[in-house]
Amino acid sequence: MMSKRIFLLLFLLAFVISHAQNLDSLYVRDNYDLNEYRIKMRDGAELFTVVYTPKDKSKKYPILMNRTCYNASNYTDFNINRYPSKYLIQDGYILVYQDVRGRYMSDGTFDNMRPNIQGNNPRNKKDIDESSDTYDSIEWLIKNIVGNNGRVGMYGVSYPGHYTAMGMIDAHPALKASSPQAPIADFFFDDFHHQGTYLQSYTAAFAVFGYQKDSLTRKPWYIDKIKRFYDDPAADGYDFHLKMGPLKNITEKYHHDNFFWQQIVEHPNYDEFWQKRSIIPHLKNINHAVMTVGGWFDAEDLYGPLTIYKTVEATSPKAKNTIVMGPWDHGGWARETGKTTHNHIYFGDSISTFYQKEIERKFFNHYLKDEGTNTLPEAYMFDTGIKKWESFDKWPPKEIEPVTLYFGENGTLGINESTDEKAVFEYTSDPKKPIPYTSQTEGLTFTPRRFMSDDQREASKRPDVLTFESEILEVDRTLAGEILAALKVSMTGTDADFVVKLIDVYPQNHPQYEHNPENIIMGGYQQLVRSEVFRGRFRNSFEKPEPFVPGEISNVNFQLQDVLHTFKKGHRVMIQIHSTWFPYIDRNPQKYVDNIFKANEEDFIKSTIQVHGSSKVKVGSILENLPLLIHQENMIKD
Ligand code: PG9
Repeated sequence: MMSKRIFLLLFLLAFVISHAQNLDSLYVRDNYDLNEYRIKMRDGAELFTVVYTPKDKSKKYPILMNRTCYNASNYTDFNINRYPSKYLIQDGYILVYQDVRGRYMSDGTFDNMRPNIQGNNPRNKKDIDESSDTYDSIEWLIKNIVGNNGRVGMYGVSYPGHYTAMGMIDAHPALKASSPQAPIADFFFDDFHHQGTYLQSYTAAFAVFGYQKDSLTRKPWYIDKIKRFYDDPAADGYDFHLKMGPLKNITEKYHHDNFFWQQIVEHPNYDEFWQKRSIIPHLKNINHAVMTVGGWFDAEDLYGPLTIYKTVEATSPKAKNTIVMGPWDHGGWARETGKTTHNHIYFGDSISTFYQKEIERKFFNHYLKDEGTNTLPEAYMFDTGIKKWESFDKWPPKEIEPVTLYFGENGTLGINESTDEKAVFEYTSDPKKPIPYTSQTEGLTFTPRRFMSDDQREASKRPDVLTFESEILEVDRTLAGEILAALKVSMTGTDADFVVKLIDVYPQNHPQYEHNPENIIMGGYQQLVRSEVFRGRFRNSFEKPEPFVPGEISNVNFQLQDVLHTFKKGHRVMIQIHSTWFPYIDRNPQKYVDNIFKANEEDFIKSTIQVHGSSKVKVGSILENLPLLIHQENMIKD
């Protein structure tokens, strides 16, 4: 029986914590006035906009705007928890939240990643896009919101991060500071697809983006479509999706009336439909401050922040361009959990608070209020191995030596030491027994998150996973920058996916972490550091897929997203290679069909796949001419 004193203490703690959260809304109600507006765009459409203005009228304040497809009405009633941080709220800003065109209380039709019309501000009236809607909104706010200081900042996480980046294009002159956070850059490389594969773990999320509303509403109109998935209890997403069978069954059973799903199905290749929705080709001539933020363990949008930062760096010399990458999952920097962990791994205490107070707050206060000096480095990156922040004046960093990893016999891994190029490593890939993407059982995810630093020992034990492991490191070894998987492969089938994983193998005597259950053994833990999948049919072009010729050796070169990870003395470096990763990724039939979204059960075949000894993985600076080239062709050359 719990003693009365302990019970009282716990009750008091719970009360304080709950009010600490409510304090923010009490604080907002005491210090801000709340108004709602409908801002008219150049084509006459009205966008619903929630505006908080500080009650203290003795000063002028910058505007901080968040454009969202996730319901601006969530930020009414003085309830603005999480966005932006409480530090910015307490510093005093005019806080703006807006439903983008076609969503909730705003007019118009929704278009996923609405294509940008270059050179669209303040031009003609009929050509609208997210950039012109941002421009028109800023123009109206500056002229109509009393007490603003004429400067605007934008921020947003994920899709709102994408809208922030869109606002940077042909930007309004009052826009002085933009922080796209976990921004989507291109749905063929972020979120729904990874390099030609479909993220089957996203299937339920489609309901959010695939139905037009038929009236102005503050409530999600697509809830019953989401319920189609969740009404049937599915404790194990792997089992649910395997029993689902080919993707065409998803169309028939769940998404037959979903316009976005239909677009995905009809555009399996990187065709004009996807290319015109990428933001990358439009990010140029940006001349204000940009701080792009991402999480090293973000399973949804990792291509986005890294690619947007690099593209601005390449195309906009006048921009004060910074990137911040921390040990977070998707949007983790906006949540403070005290002990910063990702899945089983502990990274330190209050890292999100540090970011909010010392990085984000100082960024906006400097550029929007002339407070303090901008001491942010070009790249402020958290080393996920030694678990501390590092500053670089260029990313990828030139001061850290590139590394090449080679595959050897008996599962050995050479670090900067080539191995027998004639060796052949073989496995049989069976889409009827795909490799689980996580060591834990997960239900139907909206999007997958925990697996990005998960233990890989289950996979290491499988015969359809190639595992290569270095000797025990005698000194710390830092891997920093971009990663190129340069594989030479052959197979009995005519199509294949390739998953490449970079893994940190802990020493057998590594201590336990107190935040984990006792059955999570950290001795010998194989922590996933970086992973990526590539659909082999796109090896020469994302737009024009090609089958493999059975038995013929082909080059498959593809990019994994960047890392900053020091493998400590006593650890080992590991690479795993395999061809299924389920249900995070849809299964490749391994028999070439024109459109895998329309494949039949009988198209799915086993394939024996060889990876040849001349394959390697390179870490450093590998992208020539940057991501712009990736869009036209898979231009990474070994
Ligand atoms: N980028 C995230 C996402 C997009 C689409 C589906 C699921 C997630 C996000 O905006 O949260």
